Amino acid sequence: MPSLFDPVQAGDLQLANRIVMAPLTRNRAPDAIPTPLMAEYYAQRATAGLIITEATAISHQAQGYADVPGLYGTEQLDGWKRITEAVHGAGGKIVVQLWHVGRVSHTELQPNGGKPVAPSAITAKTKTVLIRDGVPTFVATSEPRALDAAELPEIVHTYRAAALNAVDTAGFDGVEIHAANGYLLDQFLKSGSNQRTDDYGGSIKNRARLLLEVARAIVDAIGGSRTGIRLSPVTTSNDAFDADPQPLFDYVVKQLAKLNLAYIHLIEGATGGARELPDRPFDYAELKAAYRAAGGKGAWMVNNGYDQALAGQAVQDGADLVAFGKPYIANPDLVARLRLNTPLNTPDAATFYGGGAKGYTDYPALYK
Ligand code: 8OZ
Repeated sequence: MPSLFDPVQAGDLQLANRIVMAPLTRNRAPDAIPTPLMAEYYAQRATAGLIITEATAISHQAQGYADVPGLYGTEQLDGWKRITEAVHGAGGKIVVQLWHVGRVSHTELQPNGGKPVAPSAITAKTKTVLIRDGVPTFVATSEPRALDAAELPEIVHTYRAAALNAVDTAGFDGVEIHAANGYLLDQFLKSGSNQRTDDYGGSIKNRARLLLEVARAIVDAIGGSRTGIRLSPVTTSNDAFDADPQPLFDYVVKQLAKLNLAYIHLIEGATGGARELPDRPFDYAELKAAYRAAGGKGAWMVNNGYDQALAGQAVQDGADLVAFGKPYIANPDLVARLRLNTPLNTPDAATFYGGGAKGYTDYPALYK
């Protein structure tokens, strides 16, 4: 039986262990440009089997928060290149999470102050972060406009271009498609945010269409073996809701099984919160079985609230990878700490979003 600390292959990614640094939004990239401080932060965490970057906007329209990084301009790609070099220099592997926020945005962050875009013109009951007088401040998201079907090929193309830039120019080992947490692709998937009556709304097949078009375009451009995807069937984040998520997500993974992806990344329960939601039951074993039965060979990555014991159990039960979020904020050497079963540093929520080195690169490792 493998342990958390044994190597594993995820598509083309040869990973030294099964511990993954989950994507974590930290709002430390002014003007969307990744900084040298971010290179230090990621390199500190390079003993993870795999690092997934914080969510990274594929275009200006895809932006929804202050000071989150992008992947659509030369300076952004140069900034990421320094980060991938630092991580590779420290012996790590790193993929970038490709992000379009859809309706989870604010007119102040959009091109020409326009409305954020969404499957339907339904405002998300959620907040975003803007900088007010230099202070990160939570603000209600703006009312979105419904995307015209004629605009969707451009969005698919933008994902594809971002994936190509990520591996060819910025030096990433691969990409993760962010299809979770109530952002654009999840908004299309779920009935609570998608009331379209065209080919992109209504039936499961139609609601999954944009996600699958994006996945196929990226796989066509860079190969499935360095492409992963993150899904959150029942998350409550950003007003996400589907009336019947099991058949929806069973369908999605059956389709993804044809693409030979490197991995499927599952958020179990409410992102960063309860793993079990009484009013949103979901059978993850059924989901995995559906993926495998359809020929899916990608690594199965689980996430949400894992500690050492639960993670070890998950690997015994057949998970290939376990992603840790908050523990990675405070423990750059999480792999060593889990291996030695030593206490973990406690993350400071006041420095999660925005700021500088404090609460970012100053968490101590056990050994220098
Ligand atoms: C926390 C704050 C802002 C964004 C996600 C990208 O939930 C995020 C995010 C998390 O996936």
